[in-house]
Amino acid sequence: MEESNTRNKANGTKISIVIPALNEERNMPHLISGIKKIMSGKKYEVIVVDGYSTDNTAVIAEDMGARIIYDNVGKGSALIKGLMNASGEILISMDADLSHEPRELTLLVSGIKSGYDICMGSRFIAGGNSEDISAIRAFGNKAFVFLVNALFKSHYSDMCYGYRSFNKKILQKLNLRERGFGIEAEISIKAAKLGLKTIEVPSTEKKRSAEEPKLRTFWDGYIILKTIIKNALRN
Ligand SMILES: Nc1nc2c(ncn2[C@@H]2O[C@H](COP(=O)(O)OP(=O)(O)O)[C@@H](O)[C@H]2O)c(=O)[nH]1
Ligand SMILES: [Mg+2]
Repeated sequence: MEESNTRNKANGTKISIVIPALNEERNMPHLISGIKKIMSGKKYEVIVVDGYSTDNTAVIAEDMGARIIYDNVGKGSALIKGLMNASGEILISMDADLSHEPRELTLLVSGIKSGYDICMGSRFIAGGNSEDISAIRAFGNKAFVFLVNALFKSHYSDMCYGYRSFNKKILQKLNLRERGFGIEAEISIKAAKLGLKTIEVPSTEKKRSAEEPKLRTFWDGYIILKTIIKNALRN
């Protein structure tokens, strides 16, 4: 961001905030101004990975100082592309639909600064919450968390949540492949298999701005289950 280039003001570790976005023009101004407020005085960049939105998502984001990358595959591939192209030492994944609160960025940055490889927002530890999750999604998430913890000897409380931070140095090791909504599960599983140092921090998921089609819940569940099985079979 232009602010980050201001001499004397910006100092320390560079932070890259990577935001996959598909038709989020309504949310983009709130999102980026919220980020700017919290990150003021820090060295950072905002990368919006636009899935070829049919609205003005990219134009608005660019006008507000974000770097734009395009990806035409899915949320996962957009996130991977953004992370790979980020120049910061601390990388953060964030959604564009205002479900992730910018003030929690500070917590995610602290996790990595304290020496963890990945810091994962969790809606299900003390201090966390979801104002958005449906009963069926909450149940599915619990079942997947249980399955992953059993299979990969991890201790997660949440898994399908995309507000996270990463030490850039471990990105290559993760060798991320999931092109769609299996990406968060893939990250959790690979982190456990690689024995990375992970920590969960509480996060409040705000109410999304649009209703979700019922069918997507089941489709996402199927993709996540496929991701778990694939990774369990692979070394
Ligand atoms: N680039 C890109 N972004 C996407 C795509 N699908 C969803 N997103 C973005 O990814 C984020 C999470 O998507 P959302 O539908 O809210 O998923 P959920 O929060 O996991 O239910 C939002 O910022 C979306 O705009 C896609 O196909 N491509
Ligand atoms: Mg969302």
